[in-house]
Amino acid sequence: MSTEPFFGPDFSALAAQDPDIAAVLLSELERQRTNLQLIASENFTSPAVLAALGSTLSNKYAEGYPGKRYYGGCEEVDKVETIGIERAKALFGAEHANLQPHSGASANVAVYQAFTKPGDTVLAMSLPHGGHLTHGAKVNFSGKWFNIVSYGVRQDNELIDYDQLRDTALEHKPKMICSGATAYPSLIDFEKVRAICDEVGAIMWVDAAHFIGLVAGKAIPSPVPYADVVSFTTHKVLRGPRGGMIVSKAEHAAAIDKAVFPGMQGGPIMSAVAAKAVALKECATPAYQEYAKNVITNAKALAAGLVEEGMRAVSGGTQTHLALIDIRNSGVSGKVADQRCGDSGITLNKNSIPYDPESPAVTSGIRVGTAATTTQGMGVPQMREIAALIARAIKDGEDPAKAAAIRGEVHDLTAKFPVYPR
Ligand code: DSN
Repeated sequence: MSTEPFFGPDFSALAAQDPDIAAVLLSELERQRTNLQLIASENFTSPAVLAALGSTLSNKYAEGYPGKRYYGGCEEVDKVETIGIERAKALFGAEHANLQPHSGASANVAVYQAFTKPGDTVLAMSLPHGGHLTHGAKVNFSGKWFNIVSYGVRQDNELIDYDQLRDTALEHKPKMICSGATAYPSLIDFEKVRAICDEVGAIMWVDAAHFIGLVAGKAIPSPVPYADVVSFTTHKVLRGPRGGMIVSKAEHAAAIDKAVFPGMQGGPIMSAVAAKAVALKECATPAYQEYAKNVITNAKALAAGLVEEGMRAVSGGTQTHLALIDIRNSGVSGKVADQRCGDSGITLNKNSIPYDPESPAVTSGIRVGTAATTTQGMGVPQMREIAALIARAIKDGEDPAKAAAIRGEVHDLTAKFPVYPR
């Protein structure tokens, strides 16, 4: 088995000891290098982030928080977590930060726990209109344990219906209102949401998982000055390791920390905490701010390109890193388009569009994001090229020969923008 210089000496040891797993790591690396990565929630972390993630900090139990641990030997991990907390507070202008949630969903469990009790009413965006499982889906703890009332987008412009949000809030008097989504291409008016929360006395929770990287890069307005609590993942546009994080007002610090540990988790994954700290430092650079702006420019170009190919951009385009595309004109479902694009070397996902007549397993749309391709250094010309490749894949990708031809062009394109160079 060949070793992969990118992984360094550790990889040689793994390859020698466990060739089965090493082979999978190599082929996944190759997949990421050669295909187009358009999943809106994915990105390429830096080698520095990966180094911290793969470090011996993984060995350390550190239940508790810096200076208040339940285990000895935490002097070094205390330093790492303290640096990370300070970086998060500075980057987001936040009064408090918790870097321990293992994931975005875990962070959201902690938010519910900090501010609500089972049975309480929570107002959140409906999943079919772009929300998230943890915003009250019936199959999720949130939908099972809480009285979730949903708001959605208007049918005419596919933008959040703030009037409906306010009316629903006045009617149901929720304990907490969640804004944030996984498939909403527009900006959220946090000032309006704050006003509604104040009117009904609700906690303002923003699940910023998708767009927090754009906030970190100062490319879009921040929810932090408005919200009581902001939860997010660290691996999307933010370009950190897979994981979660919470920032909040100082008055909620104790409730959040208690909800994360011991309320929801045991020991934090200290290698992930270190990797989050590394990513936060990267996000504070002018280069990252340039990147965040380019992510949006590219998403706009990709959406425009897909519209030129005869598809429809939900809500008329995008102001963020993702576009939601209604592909009904193409005559195939989101599910089929996803499959054909996959066969053609283009990784994206089928996605419900607002008021979708199809089931979530079939869908009428696809979701595309530009976090990863922008990290690769691609720009507007490449987005136009990618739009044309997607259109061809949706139309012709059923034919293996045509899919192979598109895949060849995808490989030629990605070869010009190498990730994790050999
Ligand atoms: N699964 C993520 C996404 O793709 O948007 C959200 O958690």
